[in-house]
Amino acid sequence: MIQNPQPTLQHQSSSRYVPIGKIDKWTRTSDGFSAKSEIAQVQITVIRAGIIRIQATRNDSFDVNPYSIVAQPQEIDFFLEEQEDSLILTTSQVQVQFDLQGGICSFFDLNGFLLNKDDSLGISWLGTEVTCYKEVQANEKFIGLGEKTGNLNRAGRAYTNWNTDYFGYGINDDPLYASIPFYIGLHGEKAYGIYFDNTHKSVFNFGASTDRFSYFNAEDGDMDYYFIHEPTVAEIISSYATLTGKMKMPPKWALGYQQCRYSYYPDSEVLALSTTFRDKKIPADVIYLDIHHMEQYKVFTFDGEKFSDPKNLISRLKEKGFRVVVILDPGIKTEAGYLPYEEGKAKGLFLKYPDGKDYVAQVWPGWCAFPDFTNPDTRSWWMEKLVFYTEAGVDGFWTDMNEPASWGQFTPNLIEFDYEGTTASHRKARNIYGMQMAKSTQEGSVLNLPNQRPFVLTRAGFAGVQRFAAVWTGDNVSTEEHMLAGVRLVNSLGLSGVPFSGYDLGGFAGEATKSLYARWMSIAAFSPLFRAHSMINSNDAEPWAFGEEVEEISRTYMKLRYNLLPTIYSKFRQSSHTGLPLAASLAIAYSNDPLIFTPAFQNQYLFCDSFLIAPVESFKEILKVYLPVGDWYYFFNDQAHSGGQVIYQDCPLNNLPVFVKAGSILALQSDVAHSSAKHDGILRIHVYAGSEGSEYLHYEDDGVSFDFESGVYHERLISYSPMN
Ligand code: NBV
Repeated sequence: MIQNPQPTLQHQSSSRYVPIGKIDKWTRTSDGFSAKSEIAQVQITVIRAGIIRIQATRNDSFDVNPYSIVAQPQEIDFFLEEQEDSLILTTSQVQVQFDLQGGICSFFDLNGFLLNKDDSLGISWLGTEVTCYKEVQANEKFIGLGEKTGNLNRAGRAYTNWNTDYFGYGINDDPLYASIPFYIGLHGEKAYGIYFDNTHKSVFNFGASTDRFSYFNAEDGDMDYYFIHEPTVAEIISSYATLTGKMKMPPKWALGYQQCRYSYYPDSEVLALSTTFRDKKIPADVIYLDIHHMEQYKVFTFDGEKFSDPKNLISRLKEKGFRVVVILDPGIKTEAGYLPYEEGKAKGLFLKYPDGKDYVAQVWPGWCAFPDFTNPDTRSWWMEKLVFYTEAGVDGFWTDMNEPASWGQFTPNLIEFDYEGTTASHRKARNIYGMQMAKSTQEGSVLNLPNQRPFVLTRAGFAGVQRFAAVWTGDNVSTEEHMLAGVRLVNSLGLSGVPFSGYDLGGFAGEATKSLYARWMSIAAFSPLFRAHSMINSNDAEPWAFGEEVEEISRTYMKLRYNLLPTIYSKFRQSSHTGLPLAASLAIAYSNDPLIFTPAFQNQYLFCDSFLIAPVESFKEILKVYLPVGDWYYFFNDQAHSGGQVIYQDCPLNNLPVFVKAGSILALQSDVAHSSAKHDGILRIHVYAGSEGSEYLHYEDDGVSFDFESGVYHERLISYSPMN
């Protein structure tokens, strides 16, 4: 039966621009004010002193995304006064001027500096499409927006948020798998952030095909955005993380090296792989099982021939210090007698057409139904299902194809999602689907592996995904330009609240050359997620598959990663509190330095606050590196350089340009075969002399459990004060 949605919507269908118009009446509320024009209502809410929420709707009530915002309301002091034609709302950090003639918002800092202002076209509608037009300020730069290709400064380009499975995407293609409608604007040495909390397909245009304005819009739903102003970019990112949540502390093993391939099978090959790592003294923590672990690609099965005794296999891997992560695809084969399908169907847990029939589409297993992860019952069911894997000894999960992807790549828009009991079409729910699959998987891991920290790696996601999973950048290609584009994607995710992310090192599609693989390995050793992956029917792509020289370079960088684990782990802990990235675009610490935005230097980033990484193609032997203000040491020989200058750095294949910031304190451990192997018991503290003092908060816990949450951990503040 077709359930007739009762439209509360009063959209006037219009192919012309409809602005908010003149405000007829306004009222002060406990946390801001609300205002009404003939066609719209507007609400302005003080969330924190530096976070103001702007909502506009043409309906009776506001449409709210229930998935992304986690910040609890707080009582914040503010002043509100009416002046001639406007309302002025002031907190201790920001002032909003709301013009009563057209609902135009202007945001100032407390010195009266104009941070951001609506264009006179303001907030407006075109049919159901809702847009906010913004003036572009002199020399304004735009950074962030999550998993987006292109330059660090996004000025001049437009981007779409619509989670998309994009095999072998080009380095400028858009949209990709995950959508995070949050960006930071920079001008006049000031910064602000805007998070547009609307899950529909949205567009952010930073000046493509127009010189008049920038804008963001969504094809339906309300205008609902959060304006953030803080003194620094780092604090803006932290505020965004206050709004949408922070990464939880991952298990330590997830910070080690992860080996993936589409697909390792049978079990004997997986065992041999693990043995080779240990025999060759190449450290590693994780082996992935891709879709060939299943029988006919059916989730919650093992292929009886390829993996006749998964429990035994996994326990043998564990003896060698390996953890196993399995892939989870959402598509459930519509096969009579296949329990997950029968159960899901009987309980009504799949996505549906409006007439109540299950939506089916083709993916790996053939025709499939799709669990509705926006339905709490489906999520609970999925959580319980994961016991199939945890009983076999699986420790982590990899949620793939969760855009959701299907053959044809064109999900009909009328498909209905539960959307926490409110029912929404694909237009509203698509971008949320993958994040909710990751959430349910994370919670299922915790349910079935009590007191073990979960590790979930997801392809699709939305604002807030960092609470549930690490994100990887999907099906990249084995080329030099992709290697560098991946760095920018990860840096951009870091600017957008997702600290734990990575790319397929070596490249997924295509064949890496020897030198490309070696260079990619050295860069990825300084990536939050350190994972190699490659496509079916491609050449072997393990660290030893490219000959002795590459093997040696790989081993060196992989060992270095493990030597640095005490520092990396401590910084992950910090990031779980601050929301700041481990791989930080220089736009965070050096926001006002125009050089860092130039194409030659835009890929450079700080890793764990101390390392400056200058990614470079494998065929280059010398690289122009920009060292920002401060003093720096070349990592491999401690040669000192003053910052604020461009230097020429030799970069033979075995030496990635890596510099350490003067004043840094690093904690290193001895060589280990994997993250939980015993080291020699000595923590080596390296201090890089500098003119300024510094502090490093060293953190240790058991690496796996939640006991740290009840105080079972060690922390020590190590500080350095120069003797001058
Ligand atoms: O499961 C196979 C692959 C996986 O290896 C890859 O990492 C995902 O991004 N998956 C996509 C499905 C199809 C790839 C052509």
